[in-house]
Amino acid sequence: MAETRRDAHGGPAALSATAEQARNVVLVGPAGSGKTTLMESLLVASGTISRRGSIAHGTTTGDHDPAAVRQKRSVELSVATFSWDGSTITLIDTPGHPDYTGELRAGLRAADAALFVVSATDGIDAATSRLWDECELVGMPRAIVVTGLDRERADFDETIAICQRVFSGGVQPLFLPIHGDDGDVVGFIDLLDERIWHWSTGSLAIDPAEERHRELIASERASLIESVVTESEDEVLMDAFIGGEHVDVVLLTADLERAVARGHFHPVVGHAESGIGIGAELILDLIVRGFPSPLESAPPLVTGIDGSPAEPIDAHLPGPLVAEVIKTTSDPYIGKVSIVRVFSGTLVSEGQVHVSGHFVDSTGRHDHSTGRHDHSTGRQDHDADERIGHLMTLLGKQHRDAEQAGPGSIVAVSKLTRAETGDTLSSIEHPLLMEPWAMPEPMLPLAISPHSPGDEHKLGSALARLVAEDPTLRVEHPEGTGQIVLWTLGEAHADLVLDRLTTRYGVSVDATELQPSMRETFAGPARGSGRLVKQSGGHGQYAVVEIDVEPLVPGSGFVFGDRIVGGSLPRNYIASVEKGVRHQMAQGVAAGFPVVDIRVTLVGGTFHAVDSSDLAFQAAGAIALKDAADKTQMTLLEPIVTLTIDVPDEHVGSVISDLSTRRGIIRGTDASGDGRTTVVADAPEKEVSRYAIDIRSVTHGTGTFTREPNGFGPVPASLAQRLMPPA
Ligand SMILES: Nc1nc2c(ncn2[C@@H]2O[C@H](COP(=O)(O)OP(=O)(O)O)[C@@H](O)[C@H]2O)c(=O)[nH]1
Ligand SMILES: [Mg+2]
Repeated sequence: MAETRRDAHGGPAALSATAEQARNVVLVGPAGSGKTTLMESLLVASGTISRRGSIAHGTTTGDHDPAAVRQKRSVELSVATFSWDGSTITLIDTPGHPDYTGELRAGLRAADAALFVVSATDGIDAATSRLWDECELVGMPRAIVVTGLDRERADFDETIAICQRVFSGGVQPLFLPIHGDDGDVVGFIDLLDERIWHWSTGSLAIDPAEERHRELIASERASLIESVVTESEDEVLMDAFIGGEHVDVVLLTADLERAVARGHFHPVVGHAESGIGIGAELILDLIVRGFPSPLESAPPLVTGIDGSPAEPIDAHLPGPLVAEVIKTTSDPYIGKVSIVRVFSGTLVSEGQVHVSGHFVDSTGRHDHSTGRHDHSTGRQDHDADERIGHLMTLLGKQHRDAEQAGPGSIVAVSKLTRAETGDTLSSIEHPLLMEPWAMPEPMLPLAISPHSPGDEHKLGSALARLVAEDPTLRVEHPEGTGQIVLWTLGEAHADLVLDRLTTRYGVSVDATELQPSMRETFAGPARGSGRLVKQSGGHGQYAVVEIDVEPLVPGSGFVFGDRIVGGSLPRNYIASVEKGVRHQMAQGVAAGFPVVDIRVTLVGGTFHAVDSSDLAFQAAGAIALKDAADKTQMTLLEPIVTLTIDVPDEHVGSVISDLSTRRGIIRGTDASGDGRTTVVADAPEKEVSRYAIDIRSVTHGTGTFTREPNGFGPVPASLAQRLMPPA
């Protein structure tokens, strides 16, 4: 029976003719829970692939990227479009590792529902709860798949009990596992229609429930139905149910879909990798019958490309084209490939589109919380009209051409040269801009330098391409250190970026120690003189100046003044002195770091009618500043950052004591009352450059933080020596 519902073609399916028939489903769950394996089972069960690939050998549909094969885990989202029972299902497999949250968020944006995958042997840890919260934050309708039911210590009931305790909302089993004589899971009871789906003969068979299952069904079915009719707010069915009437399965299924779509009811299903994959057909049916179509999702907000208000988009209407680039990647044969979700209108193969990328975050700031905005990051606002190449549906690395893609479609587009991840595609006549999804902030810096001059040559364009693909990667060239700093989400992300640089772009780089961007200032006031007198023969040089230098309060920058009276020095030479002082400040006077927070007053100077020049006075100003520095102590300043840390109350103590070992100063703590506390602290950047990793261990993966530059602070004398660059 199931055979007839399979796709006869195999390979990627064609797009569905209507949005009602499309199901876009993202797989979410911690690393190793079995998402990629589940996707493989669903593809085998639907007849899309003939046999399952292996994670260990890197032959699954999901983990096709060479970096994923090397890391033996998913490192980016992967798309599989196939058909089942008249619907077109697009699965988006995502990596579970927190370093790839950017890929997860893109997958959540493209999908209309999620399969939340937990392992029947691993319980729910903090990382899993964080993933659940990611779904919750965007209101993603979701079912829970308990995987690994064939494993020895698998406990379906216990896993459900934990989910019910930890996750919000209605968590109820939809199918219950049944076991063979040897104790292995062989199938499931469908609690709604009371049939048994089992694989004990090696392929799927469906039978009515047996007498011995009656008790189990009786104990679970009533609470499932009650949840379904409550969460779908179906009063008619609720009355029938309370009145003890028989409730029709077709009506119940319609209510199930409504309950799931609202985002508060989470049916639980099971899966085991053993054999041909147990439970896969049930999950496919749940996706088709119980998951919302693209028409039921609230589309993201759009504006005109200048930010002006625009008509909200509506996937039901034949409105203007609005699509979003979920991911950009490159294929060795096709070149640049953009994976796109269409929200409204129709994308046509080889058609013209308007591409807009505006990197304003949700708070409307043109910046992210680290306060760095630098066009060298490679991500700049852009607007352009482009002709797109072919449209394709995807099955991992396979593709199939499509003529056009309507609302709710997820398709790959070739030759979209300007598009970056997060960009909006719209029609040329009605250019629009979608509010971008929230990208996670990269918090882990990695300083790199090109391995050879040849690498140096290629590095810039390779980084620009990586940044265009991955909005969670930033490239910074901090002032005064000459370093290239990659901001990443963590060590695994950093490794991936380095891997891509070598394998994709053939650029070899070395990781170097991150140099904080230091400053210097004067510890006390000093007078300095600068003389440039060369009058032997020909046109000479003459400039003599005297300056007073005083330290100013931190953050003041530079103030220049003069006490030249009665025009004893022409104004243009006074300006030259200031220029020379500024130039020397940028070069540094003691340790080679820019000088900040001083007032310089020109107190005297002499000039020569013929031999003086602008350049001579600039040089004299610079000499005077160095002279003043020689006559007093200099203070080395290091960058300070303010960390705003959010942790569960029980970890506040360890966070504070950890910060005290990093010269941190706690500015305040604020308990929200719901079990979490915000700790605000200042700390030297050097001490917290790896805080993205350290906070995971201090808080067992439960803490998050943001960072904000907060000026410069004096380096304690005991450390100053260590922080000085090698002479
Ligand atoms: N026995 C058993 N192993 C499984 C099952 N699902 C996944 N695995 C194994 O668990 C490991 C991680 O699976 P994978 O699909 O890569 O997890 P992902 O990180 O969530 O994509 C792999 O070695 C799989 O073979 C299952 O249902 N039963
Ligand atoms: Mg995976």
